[in-house]
Amino acid sequence: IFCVIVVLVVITVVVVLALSLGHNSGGMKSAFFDRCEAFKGYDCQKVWDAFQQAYVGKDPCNVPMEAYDPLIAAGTFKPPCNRMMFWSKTKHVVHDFTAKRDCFFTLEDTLLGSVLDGLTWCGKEGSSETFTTDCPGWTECENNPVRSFWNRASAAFADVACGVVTAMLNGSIDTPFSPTSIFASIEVMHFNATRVRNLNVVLVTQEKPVANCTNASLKNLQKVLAEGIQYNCTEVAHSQIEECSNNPEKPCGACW
Ligand code: AVW
Repeated sequence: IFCVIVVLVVITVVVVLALSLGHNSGGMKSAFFDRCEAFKGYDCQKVWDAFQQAYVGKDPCNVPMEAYDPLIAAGTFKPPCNRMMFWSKTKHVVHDFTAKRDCFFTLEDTLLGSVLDGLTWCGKEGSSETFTTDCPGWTECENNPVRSFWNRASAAFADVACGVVTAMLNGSIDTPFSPTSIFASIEVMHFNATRVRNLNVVLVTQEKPVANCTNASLKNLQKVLAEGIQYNCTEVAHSQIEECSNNPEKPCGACW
């Protein structure tokens, strides 16, 4: 009888733990705080509260970008002019490079971008919990909590962009400047000519170059770019970027 009781207690504990992890805020919350505490000068509890108010208790297909305004306000940062890096379809290339060399500053280097990178979250009507599974996918509904956050954070990052801005685009696809990307639909639209002097596109080609700087989508980019922002485009082989990653003595300005 004792063994049966022990087994029942163990099963109960496992089931309760599994349930609370399935729709848990515990894992999410600890990841959030661990990453947040690596940043100086922010009140992580305040940032967490501002984060939660955006989506907790809401229909996960009805969280607009504006829901994150208080979070964006809690995560302000001083923009490093001339070092800001935007990207589209080049996430790995860019972050492999920025992880090894302190040349550029991406959205994922800011507090909010860093804390939420790679995470999935959503709420549910009538619940005060944070869920990390069974949340709507990126394209399932437009106003989902994850997509709205990245849209809002990207707009804020582009709003404060200043000086010479760099964008790494993918030269191994047909449309490096894709109209449905965040870079095209949000970030470029938020560049302010009174702050941004230049947009330097770095078109990274993997083994196969598909698009070059004369690509039609890049013509569109120049068309939609605010008047007064100088545009440049350079084709760079991925191997050249890797070479710079692995040679820290090479100055950032000599990478391409
Ligand atoms: P991206 P963006 N399904 O490489 O210009 C799931 O296209 O949009 O670059 N996840 C998706 C989808 C999708 N259909 N589309 C995009 N994502 C997610 C923030 C996915 O996590 C920085 F500042 C993918 O890795 C850059 O300058 C990420 O969105 C700019 O926005 C980027 O998609 C990059 O956005």
